[in-house]
Amino acid sequence: MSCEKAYITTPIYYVNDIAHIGHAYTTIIADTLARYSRLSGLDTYFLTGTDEHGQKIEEAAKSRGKSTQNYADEISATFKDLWDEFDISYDKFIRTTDMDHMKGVQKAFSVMHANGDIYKDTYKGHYCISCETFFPAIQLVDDEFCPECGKSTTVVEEESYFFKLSKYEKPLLDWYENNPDCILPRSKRNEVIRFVEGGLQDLSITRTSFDWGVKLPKEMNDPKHVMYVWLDALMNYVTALGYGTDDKDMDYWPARVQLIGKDILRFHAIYWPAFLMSLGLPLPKHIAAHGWWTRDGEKMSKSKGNVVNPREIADAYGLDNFRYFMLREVPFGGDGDFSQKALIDRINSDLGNDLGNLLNRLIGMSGKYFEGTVNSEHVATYYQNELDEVHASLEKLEPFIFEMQIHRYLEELWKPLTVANKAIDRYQPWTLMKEGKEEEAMALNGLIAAILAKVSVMLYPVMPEICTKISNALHFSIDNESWKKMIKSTTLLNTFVLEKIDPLFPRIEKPLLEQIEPIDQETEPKASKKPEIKENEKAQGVALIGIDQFFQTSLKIGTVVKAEEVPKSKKLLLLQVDIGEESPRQVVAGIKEWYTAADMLGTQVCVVANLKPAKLMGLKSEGMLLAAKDENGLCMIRPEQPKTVGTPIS
Ligand code: ME8
Repeated sequence: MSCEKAYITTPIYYVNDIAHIGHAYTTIIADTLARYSRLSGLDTYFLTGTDEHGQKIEEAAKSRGKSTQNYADEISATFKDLWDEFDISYDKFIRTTDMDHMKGVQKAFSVMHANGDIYKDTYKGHYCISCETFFPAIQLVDDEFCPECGKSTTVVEEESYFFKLSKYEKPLLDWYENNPDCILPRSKRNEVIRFVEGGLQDLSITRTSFDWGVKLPKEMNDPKHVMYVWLDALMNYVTALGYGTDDKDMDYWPARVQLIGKDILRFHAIYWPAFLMSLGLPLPKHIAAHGWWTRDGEKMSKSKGNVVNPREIADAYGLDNFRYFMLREVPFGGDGDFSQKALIDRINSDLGNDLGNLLNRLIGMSGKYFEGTVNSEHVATYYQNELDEVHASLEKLEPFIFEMQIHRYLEELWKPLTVANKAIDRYQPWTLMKEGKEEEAMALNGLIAAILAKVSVMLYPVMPEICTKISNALHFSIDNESWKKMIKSTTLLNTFVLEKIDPLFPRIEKPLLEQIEPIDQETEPKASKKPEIKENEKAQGVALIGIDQFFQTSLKIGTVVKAEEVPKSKKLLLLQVDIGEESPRQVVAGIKEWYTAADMLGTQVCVVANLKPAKLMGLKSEGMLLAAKDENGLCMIRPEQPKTVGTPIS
């Protein structure tokens, strides 16, 4: 008899960025689900991986002077290494540059095309490279900026194949209607319904202006097109199972839970099911969108240098503690704030006081009175009420996991610990022993051990390492057998001699990290982190830097030799500035509100000459001009007298 299957997926992460706490959060939730699923006897398949195609990755590689494939290999490996270090129990790590995946995507394109869902036309509109998303002009901010990330968009007009998304408007609405839990939490489902009810436009699914993507299937005979990165990426969930190649694991489809962050809900709750319908494949059971993590109340971003490095936190505070914190702290779907204080509170209170302390009490009691022996024979005789209470809580747990209410799962799981701690306070083993009630005291020992064992089975998916330590001390293994015995029925532990182990959660008195370092991204531009202002510098309101730091900035005199407006931009001028090099530097400057192109032509400016190139409205900018802005507007900083181009400013 084949057993029930559970396929669990994370998003595949872009390789333009190294894993941070947000990525770790998604992956840890998925790992928890996968571990629970295996524990409860489901035939489980857990997929994660990296998303490696598209313009964003191509540009990231270019700006670092690396070949795109080498660059993708490098960053993909950093994700895999981190998940391995974190003992993430994935069954497959997919990369969209895997040959099988690419074949599967081509197959999907052929099937959709054969079904009449793909046609060729011209796409005209805006594209945000950072979000890899098309936006109609009316959705832009200030006619130019991406409504999602605020970055400048690129104007695109190119031949493209389109997917008939509009055709799936009604079937999608029916799916949402008939499957109230298809998108979790339910509030997110309502958002999606409102969006789809507003009308769906057909979706451009190929690009011609760059190369780094999956080519169309041969029979299309159209080699200049590559697939839109989201079509390519979403297909990973089935190509990983062999779709389009050997179909080897396709019996795991449809997925039980597809975990994502709320930022990519639309792609997963609209495009993805529409693609699946077109392919004639069943739809996932749940798409579960979690909220956003901030750091000490602020949005994390590389430019602020406040991105939390999950490895550093896990090293300092313990991986399982970090896992527990993330899952317990935030109701699924809500946003969460990371601070060392909140983490320490959870460790000292929930883990130390409630769980760790209970184990210490058991070690103390059994050691003092029974030389470490724990015997459960008479537990039911003396403590049936307590056992009933514990089993009532345990029975409630399972639905919470697959309804993505993990914080409630943990909340409920803490109730048996309260029952146990209260039982010791109330029945007082020292009094029982004094009164000669040795059997009752031993039964109390057995009760506490049973509660600890049962809690550690159910806590294992969240804290695998700690719970394995507890189960070793209690002489049993956590697996489907013990899950069936201790959770699904009311079995207690066999007689054993308790192993003494060191305290699991030593109290933490103060933050263990003086300062959380931003992720060291060899491959990323260094975050321009504001230096900390030291005590003796406070009067001046700015941090002091050494002369060496100042000289790291190369400032030069330049002359504007060409100036023009950036079409469709209210803010930008496109300048060519001669700074004494072989050819002028192209600088895109946000000064159009104060200067016309004619104002700038022929004038001298101060140029920051060693900034990494950036792209604004699709135009490369190779420097920055110094300017000063107050409430009266902006003015350029210029030399008092004409100076030779390229003269250093110091
Ligand atoms: O979107 N808080 O990849 P990505 C919580 N390649 N979660 C966060 C987070 C934060 N601050 N930041 C990121 C992509 N995440 C696509 C996905 S899937 C077919 C393609 C998590 O590298 C969250 O799960 O930008 C989010 O959905 C994911 O990282 C985005 O990762």
